[in-house]
Amino acid sequence: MTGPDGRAEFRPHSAHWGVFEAAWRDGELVVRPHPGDPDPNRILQNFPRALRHEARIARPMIRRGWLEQGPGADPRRGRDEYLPVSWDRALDLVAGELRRVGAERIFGGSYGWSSAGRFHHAQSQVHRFLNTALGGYVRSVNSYSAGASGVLLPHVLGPMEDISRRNVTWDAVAQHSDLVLAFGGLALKNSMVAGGGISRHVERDSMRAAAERGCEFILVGPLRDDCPEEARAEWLPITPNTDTALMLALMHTLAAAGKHDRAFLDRYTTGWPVFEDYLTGRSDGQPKDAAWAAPITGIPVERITALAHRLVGRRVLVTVAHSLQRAEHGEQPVWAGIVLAAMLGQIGLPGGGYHYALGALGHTGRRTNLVSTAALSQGRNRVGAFIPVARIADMLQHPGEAYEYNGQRLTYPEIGLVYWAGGNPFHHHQDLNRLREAFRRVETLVVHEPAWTATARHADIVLPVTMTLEREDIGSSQTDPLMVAMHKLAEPYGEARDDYAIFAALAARLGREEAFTEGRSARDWLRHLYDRTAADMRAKGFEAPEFEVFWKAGYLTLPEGPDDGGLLRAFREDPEGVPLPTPSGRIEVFSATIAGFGYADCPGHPAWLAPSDVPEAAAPLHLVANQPATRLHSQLDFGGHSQEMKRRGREVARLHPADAAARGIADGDIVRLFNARGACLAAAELSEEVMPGVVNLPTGAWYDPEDPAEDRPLCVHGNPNVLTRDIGTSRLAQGCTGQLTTVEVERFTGNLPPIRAFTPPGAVAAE
Ligand SMILES: Nc1nc2c(c(=O)[nH]1)N[C@H]1C(S)=C(S)[C@@H](COP(=O)(O)OP(=O)(O)OC[C@H]3O[C@@H](n4cnc5c(=O)[nH]c(N)nc54)[C@H](O)[C@@H]3O)O[C@H]1N2
Ligand SMILES: Nc1nc2c(c(=O)[nH]1)N[C@H]1C(S)=C(S)[C@@H](COP(=O)(O)OP(=O)(O)OC[C@H]3O[C@@H](n4cnc5c(=O)[nH]c(N)nc54)[C@H](O)[C@@H]3O)O[C@H]1N2
Ligand SMILES: [Mo]
Repeated sequence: MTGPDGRAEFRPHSAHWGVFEAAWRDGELVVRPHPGDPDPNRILQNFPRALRHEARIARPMIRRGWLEQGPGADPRRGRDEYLPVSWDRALDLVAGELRRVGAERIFGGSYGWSSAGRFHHAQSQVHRFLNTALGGYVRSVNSYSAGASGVLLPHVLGPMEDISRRNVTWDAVAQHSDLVLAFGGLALKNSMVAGGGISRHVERDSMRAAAERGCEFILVGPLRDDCPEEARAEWLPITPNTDTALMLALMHTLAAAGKHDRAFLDRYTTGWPVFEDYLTGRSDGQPKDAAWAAPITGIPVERITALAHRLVGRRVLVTVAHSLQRAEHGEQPVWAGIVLAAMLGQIGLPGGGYHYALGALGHTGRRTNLVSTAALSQGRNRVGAFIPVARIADMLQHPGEAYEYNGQRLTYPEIGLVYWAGGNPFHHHQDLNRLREAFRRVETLVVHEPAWTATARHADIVLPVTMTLEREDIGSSQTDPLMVAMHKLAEPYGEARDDYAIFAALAARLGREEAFTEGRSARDWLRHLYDRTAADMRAKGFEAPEFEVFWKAGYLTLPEGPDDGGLLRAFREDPEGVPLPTPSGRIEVFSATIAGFGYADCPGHPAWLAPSDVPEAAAPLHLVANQPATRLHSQLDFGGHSQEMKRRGREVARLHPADAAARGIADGDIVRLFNARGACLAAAELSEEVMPGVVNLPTGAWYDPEDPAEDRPLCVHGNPNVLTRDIGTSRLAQGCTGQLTTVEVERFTGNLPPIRAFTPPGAVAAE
């Protein structure tokens, strides 16, 4: 496609981090954000250099040990060589394994973000394939994002989607909020990202408008830059994983002064008296007052009581970030935040009340489209077994063992084959040394990847897939009005194929091609999905062009619903007519259901449960392993922007100058972070944005073991998941707890090992 000057035209495409246009100029892909985006981000600039990077996978590869010995447990996973094979050979081997192992022993949860196009969405593809071609697979439920809240919220307030997406909008914050009390902040680095794509990043301007109107933002958290400058936020540093104690003390202060909204509690909630007995200490002898919370949280008594009084008589919005619940007992701050907001009596009012995870993603605080983009149907899974997603290592290590989850007693299934497409467990899972052990036990690990991630390097069969830029798709999300015709911008790398083409070929080998493809090419599917969306628009009285017109125009603007406050507003206005979808129909300050489960680690009302991972002599610092600003998770860590922000090739770990001085660490030094589980290197940056006692190493640097033959090798690149703990939030949700742990940090004085994460593993000659 060339323009009037004979040069390639800019063509539309989309990523989780923004809608964009790209064109080739002098052999380079030039990427520019969507012209309508008021605040685009630099993550897009990871694309150009990533496209033809040597970290890409060019051919199907089989791990040597697997080929020689056949399927089975193998300690060489993660340090073996690979043999390139033809597509036919690779597909025959995969099809044979799927048939041999059978649906009941295949783990196909395949958690992960993959890429933004709605058709070539790898997780949808792999699930549809396993369902249609094999009858199903062992699945996973919930997410690493919101493992605890996803289970808790429906019990006590409402479905996660309603509380985190169809709730208070950024417009309402700009116009109505007087005070936003943000636990875990409202970091712009996070709202840059939205699954399916995003055309307008509105957060910065909304916070600026609110602050200019006089709205106060209070950031509760360990890092000052979790709120943008535009918010002019007041920073309240807090000891990590102690927010529940602060919330309880704010509530105690309000109740003791009689400043809580009793009428709201009576009309809209259930169980207040039980909770009040806990708050005052009548039930356990310990009043949860500011004097009690001060030593736990590190916040002075006067600051807690003064903050409580500032919350009275104003339009207050309480927000709780996902990060707070990605920690031991992560259910508690989510629930305590709800009760605090209920005591303030503003749930359901414009710009007030409670918003779970506002700003965590570019999906929140927006209006919802009136039509949804049709998604690929997944077919039916006939296998009943599942795990809460973050229990994967437990499942692989302890088949047959019983565990508890959300009121059920479940048993870990026995797994023979693990199939992964579109995710990177060596990015997302905790305690990677344990995960390595777990993956060594399976019979066969099949991975579809565009690049040689650590997950691909542990696989037995590695199938190279196209990057999003190398295929056509449709980008769309429920919370962004722009539907994007994602044009193809480059030819596939090497022999890479689309996930869809791979699954179609496998389905053919299993005699199920028609069931999987329904006779459609990828382009036919795009037209089919588009036509369903267009038909829905027309049925609702809107105009929608034919597919070819949409494809040529590049964009279609979908109609947005009203800014109506969602389920919480409707409940406030008519609590009897529109009850909440909780057992009582009300906000559950006390949940009889949860109390009935009898879990000491998640009782029937929000409570302070002291964490077990606290600083001690061997690990005196809190590690905050949060989301990276320079990329989405581990994706395109080899891209230009992500690489430019590293120092000496390592991920940057920030710590307070006082903590650095105590350890003789200077800015730019290479440091070693370590604890009982593992160790990694990183480049130190001294920063007053980090509270004392905390070190911040974001996720996403590719796991890079110095000597993979060791039990606990040093990661030379800076992946914090060698340090984090692999335990569930509680028996209620069994969510991931990767955000926080404790570590020690020291200057690294040895010879600096090279980064090999982006160099493909050793290959033996082709057959
Ligand atoms: N310590 C700690 N750990 C965490 C977190 C934390 O806060 N702290 N956060 C957690 C959270 S919230 C999440 S959501 C997870 C994210 O974990 P993941 O979603 O697993 O992380 P990604 O790096 O996005 O992995 C996506 C993978 O898909 C590949 N991919 C991209 N496009 C395609 C495609 O078209 N086809 C195929 N087959 N593959 C493709 C990419 O190359 C990449 O390897 O991490 C979790 N892990
Ligand atoms: N740029 C970028 N944006 C992303 C992602 C990405 O990988 N890159 N991932 C996306 C995904 S999948 C998700 S689920 C969301 C995740 O959204 P979040 O989980 O909210 O994001 P994080 O950056 O992990 O955490 C936000 C902040 O919480 C603070 N925090 C940590 N522990 C505590 C605590 O105990 N108390 C308090 N008060 N604060 C604490 C940290 O300082 C951290 O910066 O982000 C999304 N946005
Ligand atoms: Mo997430």
